[in-house]
Parts: sequence; structure tokens; C-alpha cells
Amino acid sequence: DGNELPEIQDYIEENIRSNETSDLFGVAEDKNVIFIWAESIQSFVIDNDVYGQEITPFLNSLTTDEDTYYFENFYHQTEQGKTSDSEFLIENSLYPLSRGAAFFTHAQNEYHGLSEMMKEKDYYSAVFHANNKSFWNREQMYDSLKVDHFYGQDAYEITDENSVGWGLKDKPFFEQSIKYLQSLEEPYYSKFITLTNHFPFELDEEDKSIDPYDSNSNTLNNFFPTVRYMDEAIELFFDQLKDAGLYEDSVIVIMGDHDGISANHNKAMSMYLDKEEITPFDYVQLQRVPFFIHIPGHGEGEIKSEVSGQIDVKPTLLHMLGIETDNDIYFGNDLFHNDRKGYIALRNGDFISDDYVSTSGVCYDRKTGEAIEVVENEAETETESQPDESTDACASIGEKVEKEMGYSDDLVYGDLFRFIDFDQDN
Ligand code: GP9
Ligand code: MN
Repeated sequence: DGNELPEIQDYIEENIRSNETSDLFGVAEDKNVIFIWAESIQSFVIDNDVYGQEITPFLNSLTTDEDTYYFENFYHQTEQGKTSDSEFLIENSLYPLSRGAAFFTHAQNEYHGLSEMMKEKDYYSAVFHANNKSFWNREQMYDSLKVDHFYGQDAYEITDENSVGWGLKDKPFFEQSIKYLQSLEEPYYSKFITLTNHFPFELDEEDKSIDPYDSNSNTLNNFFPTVRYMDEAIELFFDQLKDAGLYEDSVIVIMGDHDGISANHNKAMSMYLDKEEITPFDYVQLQRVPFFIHIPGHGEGEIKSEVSGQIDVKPTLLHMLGIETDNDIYFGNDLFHNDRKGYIALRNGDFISDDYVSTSGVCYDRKTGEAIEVVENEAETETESQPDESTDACASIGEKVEKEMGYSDDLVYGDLFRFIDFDQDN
């Protein structure tokens, strides 16, 4: 019956919502949004190389581009639902579920997602993804998320020549999408979900611009050439958008959906990163994925180092479009606000704050990677046993994380959005 709602709403007012107006409020008003879901890319490839071969020349150039904000400490927060969890996070600013995928288990819920909220400014929404429409139950979930049109596999011309691995290669995917994009009512919110840089990272010889890595993990080895292919595909897409006259009036967002290299490949990864081993601290840091906001003509882009994550995207984008979020429910912050929560929670309860990285209940200093000792004070009997200040600070973030995810789960499991009338003023 929605009994938990007042408590959840209070929590959001007190801990999450900011009264500040973002500096970028309305910066993208009436512009089209072109959001590129970059499959399985992780931030460690940015400005990095394999045997001297640059992995992502185009994305690297964007990091210092004057029209681009690049978030170098942006984390994916997905779980078993992988790409679908990243979509769930972006659309709703809710946490994915700890098991299974909300796209399957809670596709019948009511939501109040990005596509729906953008309707306030007459945005049309479309998703482009050259895969079967039922994969991740997208077709059903997109109805609940009020997506206007889904261009799936059947919208594309797919042949043996233009596909590899999971299906249509990214270059022809973008190329074939342009005509549909040109036909959309403006302004629109469009999502392009790529496919080529997907495990097990297959690629035709003719598409390999760089050599693979050489280690005991073929997964990691082959990851680099497919990441490079995706980088080239995105660059071509920018050119195609320019040629089609679709570039100037758009905001282009690029985001890694989740990790591509799992902990099974830690040994090869440590070799690649030139580390003795991948520690639990390192592993959390490897969950960073690239996030770019590109605003043609903006001129004020910069590299942003704040801790940020997928939970933050919804309020950020809405504010950029000039849409208020005063009575919305969300668990992230506008990335252009200064008073932010200051931490990002991963679905397994790990978190990253300005000062700490916590994993499996152990807190590390984010700057040094050193574990923070729990001071026991057994010897010094004259002073009272006092918990270390930083242990305390870290633990109190952990409590918030747990509470917040509990509320998010309440909303999803209880389908609580059906009890809220978002149209009424407050
Ligand atoms: C499938 C594609 C990949 O349609 O989005 O899904 P993933 O396996 O990465 O979740
Ligand atoms: Mn994916």
C-alpha cells in the first residue's frame, strides 16, 4: 500500500536532493540527446596502450576536448543484469537488484524514468540495438519505461559479411541507424547500444587495427582490438552525425555499461597493468567505466575527478535539459552540483567515497590503497578504547549505502511508483 513511501521521500530530501541549481541547468534545452552505450569498456584502456599501440585514440582525444566533460572516476553499478542493469540505472536512478535482472522480474512495474520525464519537454524516445527485441526482455520493459520506439534486429540489414560474434558490427550498426535518426521527431532522446566489444571479443582480421595482447587470457588479449574497433566506430558515428546535419543540435553522451574483464582474468590483468597482483582495492578501482558528456560548441569541457556513477546520470541529464526533479525519486546526484552525497555504492555493498574504498567490509584509503586498521588499543589500558576516526567515518557511509539500497529495493519489489502521482505539484 505504499506505507514506506513517506520515509523514503524524507530520506531523499535529507540525503540526496540538492537545493542548488546546477550551473548547467538548461544547457541542452531542446537539444537532441544521443546516448551511446559502449559495451564492456573499462576506464583502464583510456590513455593507455598495448605494446605502444594506442587503444582508444578517439575517446582519448575527447578527454581533453573543449566541448566535452570526461568523468575519470565514474563507476558502473551493475549486477547480474549487466547491460540491462545499466539501462535500469540510467533510466531510473534506482539500484539494480542484487540477484537476477529487474528487466525480467519487474518489467510490469510502474516507473518514472528518463524517457517519461522528458515528455514534459516533448521529447520522443527511441532505442537502437541490433539484437533480438526479447533479449533482456527489452521489448516489455521499454513499454513500462515509456520508450516510444525500439529499432531492434529487424530494423537492420544483417549479413554474414557485416556481422561478427553477437551480430551486426558496430560500424554498419551506426551507419544504418542514421536514416532512422533523421526521420525522428525532434527533440529526441536516442540510445545506441553497441555489440561488437562483447565477450568473447571476436573480431574479423580486416577489422583489427591493433595487435592483441599476449598473456594466458585470450579474453584480455582480444579485448584490446575490439575496444579499438568500437572506438573507431564511435568516431565514424560522430562524422556521420556531422554529415547528416545531426551533430550541432545534439548532446552526445558516451558511457561504458559495465566491466568486460572479470576477476577470472586477474592474473593477466596484473601483468598488463604491471602490478604484482590485483588486490581487492584494485579490483574495485577497475570497475570504473568511461563517461563523457559532449556538448558541441560548449567550450567549457574539462576532466572531472569527483567520484560518480551510473546512478547520477538521470538527474544530471534532466537538469541539462531544463527539467526539474523536485518531486522525483532518485538516488544519485546531478554531476554538476557541488553538494553531492560523496559516495557511489556498488550493488554488492562495496562503495567508493571521496576518501575511502570499501570492499568486503574492509575500508581502504582511496589515495594510497592502504587498508585502514581497526585500532584495538588492547595494550594502552589507561586510555579508553577508541575506534579510529576514519574507521567510523567509513562505517557510517556503509550504513547509508545499506539503507539507500534497501529503499531502492522497497520501491522495486513493492512497485511503489504506482502510488505516486507525479503530475500534481508537490
Ligand atoms: C545484448 C547486449 C549485451 O542485447 O546488450 O548484453 P550483456 O551480455 O552485456 O548484458
Ligand atoms: Mn553489456
